[in-house]
Amino acid sequence: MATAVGAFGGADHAASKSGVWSWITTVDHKRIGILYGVTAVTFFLIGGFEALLIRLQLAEAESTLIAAGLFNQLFTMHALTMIFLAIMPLGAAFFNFIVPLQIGARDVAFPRLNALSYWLFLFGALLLNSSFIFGGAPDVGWFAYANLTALEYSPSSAVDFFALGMLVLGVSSLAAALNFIITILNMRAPGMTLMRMPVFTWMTLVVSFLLVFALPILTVGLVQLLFWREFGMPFFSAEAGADPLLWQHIFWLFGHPEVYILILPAMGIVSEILPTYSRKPLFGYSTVVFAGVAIGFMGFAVWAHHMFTVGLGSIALAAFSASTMLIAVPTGIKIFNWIATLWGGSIQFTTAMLFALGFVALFVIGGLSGVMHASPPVDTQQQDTYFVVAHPHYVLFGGSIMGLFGGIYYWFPKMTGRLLSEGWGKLHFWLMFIGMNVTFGPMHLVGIDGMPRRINTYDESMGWELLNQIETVGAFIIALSVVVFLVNFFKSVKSGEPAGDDPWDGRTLEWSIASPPPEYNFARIPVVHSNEPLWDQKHPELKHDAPPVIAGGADEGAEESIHMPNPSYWPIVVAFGTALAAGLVIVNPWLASIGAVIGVLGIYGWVFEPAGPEHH
Ligand code: HEM
Ligand SMILES: [Cu+2]
Repeated sequence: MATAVGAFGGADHAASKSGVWSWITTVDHKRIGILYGVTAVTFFLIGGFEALLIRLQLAEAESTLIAAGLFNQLFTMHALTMIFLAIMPLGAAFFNFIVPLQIGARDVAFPRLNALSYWLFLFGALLLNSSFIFGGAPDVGWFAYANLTALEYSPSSAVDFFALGMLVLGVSSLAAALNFIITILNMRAPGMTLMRMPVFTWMTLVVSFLLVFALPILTVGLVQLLFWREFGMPFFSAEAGADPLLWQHIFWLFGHPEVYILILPAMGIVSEILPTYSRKPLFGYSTVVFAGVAIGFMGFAVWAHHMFTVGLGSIALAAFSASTMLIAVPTGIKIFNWIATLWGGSIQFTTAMLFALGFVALFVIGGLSGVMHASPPVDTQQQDTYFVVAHPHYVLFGGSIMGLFGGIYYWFPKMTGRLLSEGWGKLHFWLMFIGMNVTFGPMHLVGIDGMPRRINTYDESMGWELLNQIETVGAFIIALSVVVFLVNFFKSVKSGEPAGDDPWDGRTLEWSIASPPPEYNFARIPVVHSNEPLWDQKHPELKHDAPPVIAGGADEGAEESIHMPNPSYWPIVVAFGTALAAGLVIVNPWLASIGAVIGVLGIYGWVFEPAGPEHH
């Protein structure tokens, strides 16, 4: 196979199979997935480090460890990093690696665009974080409310770094989302109707649509924010007759769908893990799919529940309260389906399974506190207290992060050909599960007791110190669990037990090919007759109606005719130019043209580069 790619790569881009250059120029969805994953875990460590500093500062009443200004930067960058640079790209890592395999495709629809998405993500992330060295990081909270972001209240460039970094990241996600929509709709193996798609692929599709509809809203808001600050256009100035609340509406109209962008991939992963280790099909497959789609739609109709205390008026309060409570219905449906999947199954408590079960348990707690603050009078008490810190952490850490780690343990063998150690994995799980509850559980209590969020210190007489100390201990237990994961990861990459193609007796197509898969994935494109094609092939006795599947095994003859896309360095050039232009805007709009020129030259080179093999 190496020859098929190498022979067609032009002299410019000799297709070496290893080394840094091969990673820089790769357009292989599996390698791009690994790049996303490794980068996301790196930012997870950075965001975690920021969280530890926050917790250290709060462990003691009237602590002076971290100055107030830096504290504001830390909680802002912690949230931005975890949401946009850790959880979203970790989801993207699985979209990239797994979805083409699950649908029986050889790559995504637009491999070079896919590479562009990754590089834009990397450079956007670096741009955002470079603010730490160029005059201070964003310190206005992750939702960056006006008026705090006005030039007079945030005179440094921190807010511009926020706006421009997020714009670059937005382009990355938008390109990726369109790529995955087109891939999933157009490149499924013969026989794989929509209702035969694995649930993880379904959730990827829903998340991609959410991104396509939600991100442009944020983009508009960010451009307004920049124009407000840089050119004095009064979008959010009350003096000029405009309304600072406009920003809140725009942000949360993006922001609430965003939380579903963060959770649905994990829900998809859990919907793969639970059936596999229960050795039963997913209970109510179509209900789980429709519930995911319903959550996607309803996610656009609840944004003002973040604004219950701004004076919306009673009709708006009632409407948004009702819509928020309604969204708990499809969420609950999924939970019941997962539990019913376990019911009567022969359950194997592997590490991946433990993470999936941990997800269900913790997500229920987070969902319940969400329904609590869906009630405006209740939320009036809770808003801006630590109670509202507990809720997102139960859904984002207990939910998204647990689900994504489950995905790592589940698919690592497919990605690397080796198993992660189960012993270290279980240690990782239990430390993380306990640490997470010790950290975020007490936040409910201290929040109900009135401790505001985002304060850098508190008076001893408030009586919050003990609970804060417990939380800090919990945070270090989580940190320890992450160290255990890293040890496991590096040990297993080097010398983990060989996994074989199908270590878990899997049900979907990715387990029908080698681990790690060859560059072209499937020597023969499989033909699919059900939503668990591989399971049906392995267990024909359980199904009467479905003819057996031909799931792309090795076939020497077929390989000769597979042409894979050429590697290319243009995506990284375009991404670099774009991010450079965004960064230079902060220094001087004219200078930004340097980045723009690089970007345009990159596009020019890209357009004239043959994407696939040339025919002579
Ligand atoms: C049963 C489903 C859910 C309901 C009813 C719900 C409800 C709410 C409400 C009403 C708020 C506003 C609280 C306030 O600011 O006073 C909120 C905040 C939040 N929710 Fe949820 N939620 C649900 C699920 C989720 C999920 C799945 C996620 C993410 C994975 C999530 C992430 C967040 C975040 C990050 C915030 C805080 C935003 C901030 O102020 O920084 N929620 N939720
Ligand atoms: Cu919300």
